[in-house]
Amino acid sequence: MSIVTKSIVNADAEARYLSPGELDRIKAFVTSGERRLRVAQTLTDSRDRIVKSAGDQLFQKRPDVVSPGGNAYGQEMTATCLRDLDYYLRLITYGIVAGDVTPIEEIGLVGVREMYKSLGTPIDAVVEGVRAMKSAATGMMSGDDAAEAGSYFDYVIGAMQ
Ligand SMILES: CCC1=C(C)/C(=C/C2=NC(=C\c3[nH]c(/C=C4\NC(=O)[C@H](C)[C@H]4CC)c(C)c3CCC(=O)O)/C(CCC(=O)O)=C2C)NC1=O
Repeated sequence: MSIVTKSIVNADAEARYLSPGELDRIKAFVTSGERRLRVAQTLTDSRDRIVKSAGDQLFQKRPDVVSPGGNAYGQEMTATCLRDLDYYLRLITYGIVAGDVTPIEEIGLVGVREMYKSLGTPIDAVVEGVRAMKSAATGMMSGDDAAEAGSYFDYVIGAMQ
C-alpha cells in the first residue's frame, strides 16, 4: 500500500482529516516522485545488463556455487540463480516506485532464510549477488539517484543477513 492509501485508510478509520504529519509524509513522497520513477525506469531498462554483470561478479568471487556440487552448478541451475537475482531487482523497482519497502518484504523477504536453507542455497552468496547488482546499478546513476536506489538494495542485503 502506498503512503497515500495508507494515510487515507488510517485517517478515515478515525473519521478525521489527514494530520499535518501525514500531509508532510505525502508531500515528501510526491516531491521525490520524479526521481524515484527515473531510478525505477533506469533499473527496468538495464535489468539484463545489471543481472548479467552481477552474475559474472558473483561467480568470480564464489566459484564454489557454480562448481560441481555447488547449488548453482550446471546451465539450468545457473539460470535459476540469475532468475532469482532478477526477481530481487524487480522487487526493488516495486519498492522504489512505492517509496516503501513493504512490497519487497512481503513478496521476497518473509521466510527467505528458511527457503534458501531448504533449497541448499548459500544465502551469503545470494547477498553477494545483490551487492553486485547494487554496484552495477548505482554505477549507472548520478549521486542522488544512486543513493536513492542504493538504499533499497541495502534493505534487501540487511534483511537477508
Ligand atoms: C519473487 C519471489 C521469489 C523468490 C525470491 C524465489 C526464489 C526461489 N529460488 C528457487 C530456487 C533456486 N535458487 C537458486 C539460486 C542460487 N543458488 C546459488 O548458489 C546462488 C548463490 C543463487 C543465485 C544468486 C538456485 C540455484 C535454485 C534452484 C535450486 C534447486 O532446484 O536445487 C526457488 C525454488 C523453486 C524454483 O526453482 O523456482 C524459489 C522459490 N521464488 C519467488 O517466487
